Amino acid sequence: METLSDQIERALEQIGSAASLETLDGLRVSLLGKTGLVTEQLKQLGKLPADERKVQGERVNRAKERLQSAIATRKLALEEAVFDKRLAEERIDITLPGRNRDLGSIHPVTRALDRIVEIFSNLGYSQAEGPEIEDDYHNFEALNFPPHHPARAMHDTFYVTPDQSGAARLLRTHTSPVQIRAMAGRQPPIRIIAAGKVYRSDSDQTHTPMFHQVEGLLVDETSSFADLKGTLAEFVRAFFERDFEMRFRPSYFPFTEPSAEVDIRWDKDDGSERWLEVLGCGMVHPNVLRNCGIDAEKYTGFAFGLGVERFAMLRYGVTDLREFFENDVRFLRQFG
Ligand code: 2NL
Repeated sequence: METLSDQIERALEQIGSAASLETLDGLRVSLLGKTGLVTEQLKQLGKLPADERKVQGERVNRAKERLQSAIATRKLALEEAVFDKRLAEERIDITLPGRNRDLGSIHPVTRALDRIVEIFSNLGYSQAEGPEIEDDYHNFEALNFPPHHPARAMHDTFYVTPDQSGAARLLRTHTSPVQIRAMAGRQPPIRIIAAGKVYRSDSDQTHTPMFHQVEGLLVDETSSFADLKGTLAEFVRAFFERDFEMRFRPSYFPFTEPSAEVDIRWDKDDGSERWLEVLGCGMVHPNVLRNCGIDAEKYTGFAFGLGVERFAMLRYGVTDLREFFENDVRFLRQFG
């Protein structure tokens, strides 16, 4: 018959090779549970004479401790294996690039502005930049606005704190000073656009104190009003992706002569039509060229200016200018 110590050795082997936590727990119950081997042995002790009971009792208790410790060791190893397996299965490659979650969208005014810049870039114009805080010379004087001339009043200028010498500083009322700075630094041929924020103290349903303008300027030896018309026709066609009838109406700007305002014929869905004013333009006034150190006998130039909000409204079907400035995400999310 198998002795207790044989049974214990066999049980220790089984514990050591238990393949799962469930098998191990089955062994624990069969050895240490209420009717298990060790428990049965302890129950038998009472039947033994006192001197044998002590020896046998110590033996059974040692066996119990060895089994308990073996089970605990095996349990730890099996639990570790389960954990390692889970780690391997749930492995995440943290070197993979993150998923992009768009937090916003491009503002429709920015979209229209980028689109306009792109079209003129394709026509060979490069983008020029300049400060938004300007001085009287670059915003007015160089552009042939005589001092105290009523044309200055047209612009509702925002004045800011004068500079250290006491000279007036203002928020640019148009992007023309950018072009003045570009012309003053070099000689023709010049072909640039200036795009950005401009400021006028004017606020109602169709005016905001800040808006966006794009102006274009071309100066060379042969530029004519016909070139100007062709350029603007091509731009309007490219921007709206369709052909328009255009109308050039005589107008006045201090910095161009002759000057014109450009209308396009807008056919509405209901069949009705109207003429929309979308651009101002003209041949650069010789005084402006001279102010920038360009020989006005040798060179001619054309220039034009437009309001970006107007183009964004027409292109994206926005009917209220103020929508652009409320930053309501439900409005903004509609623009890819
Ligand atoms: C408009 C009219 C215009 C210009 C801007 C310009 C710039 C220089 C010289 C001559 Cl440096 N002209 N710019 C010319 C004609 C019209 O803008 O209605 N803008 C919204």
